[in-house]
Amino acid sequence: PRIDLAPGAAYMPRRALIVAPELLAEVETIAAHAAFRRMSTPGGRPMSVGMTNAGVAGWVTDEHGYRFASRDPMTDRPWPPMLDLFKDVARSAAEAAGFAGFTPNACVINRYEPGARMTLHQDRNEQDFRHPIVSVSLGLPAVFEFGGLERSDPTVRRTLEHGDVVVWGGPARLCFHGVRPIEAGRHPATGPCRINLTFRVARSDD
Ligand code: MD5
Ligand code: FE
Repeated sequence: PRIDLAPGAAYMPRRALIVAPELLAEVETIAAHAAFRRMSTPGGRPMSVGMTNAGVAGWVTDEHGYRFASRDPMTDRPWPPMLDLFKDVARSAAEAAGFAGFTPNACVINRYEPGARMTLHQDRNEQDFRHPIVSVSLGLPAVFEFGGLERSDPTVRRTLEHGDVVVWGGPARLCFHGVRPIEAGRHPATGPCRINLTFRVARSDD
């Protein structure tokens, strides 16, 4: 089933449940080559979320700002490749939400331990906002906050659970959003953490 949280925000509960073990096994492989790390914001504060990436570009933040980079700054090597498994899960969810032909070239992987959060922000580092972002939640639940195009707009909250997929496109693509601090717990698939995969077209020229 598909529930529109807002225009352009298609929530598909448990859509990735069956494929979750394969996704998590691949996250392990990616992290063996590009470890989860807590990056610092341009202001110098370490993020509470551990991050890594797969694909032709990875999202990074440091004293120079937020951007996509073609190499892992920790190793100076390219990010691990994004498997067809990842691309297919994202493409099929995007299609179900009305975005036919979605071909992501980057996967940002967030790891939340209890207490970790993501403050309200917009995703603006991709080149072409006509492409949606597909999000897959794994492991511990999170309370997700979703607002409007202005930071001051009211937000609604929705719990995202293991296997849930959300496609953010069209009028929802640039909405402010965040993740409330994760509550302590254990999930059979991930142990004491939440993993979120976001599939993106980072750049349109490759
Ligand atoms: C998460 N990650 O649960 C979320 C899922 C991030 C991030 O926010 O930037 O890594 S992505 C949710 C999202 C993406 C694009 C637009 C909107 C939400 N939105 O309009 O609300 O770790
Ligand atoms: Fe975001």
